[in-house]
Amino acid sequence: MLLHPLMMSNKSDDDGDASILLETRPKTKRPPMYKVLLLNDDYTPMEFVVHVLERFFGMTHAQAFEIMLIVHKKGVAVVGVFSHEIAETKVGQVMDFALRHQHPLQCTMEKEE
Ligand code: TYC
Repeated sequence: MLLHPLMMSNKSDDDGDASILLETRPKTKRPPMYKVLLLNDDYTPMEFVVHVLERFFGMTHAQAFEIMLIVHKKGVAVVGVFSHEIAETKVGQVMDFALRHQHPLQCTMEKEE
């Protein structure tokens, strides 16, 4: 049997090329997600914050009141996790709504680790 010099052997791995799928690291990563944070302050009325959480984050009144109290007591809370585009939109909506009502409420976003 005559072999080409570059061929190490004449044996096939005979796995129907299944190894290609296993050896190739998938390079399609899920997009990063972003936490939207609500910050406490001394002036924004509690009921306004509850309304914001209902209106822009789809919370029930009870959920919204619970999260508002966490922010009030701890200073900050994550109110949702979204794609970059959706998180940016939520932050913009909250900041605009607070500004229009002359409340100093702050809403920010940060990349999830
Ligand atoms: N601390 C505010 C108050 O006592 C209430 C408040 C809660 C403000 C949450 C902002 O993100 C906030 N009126």
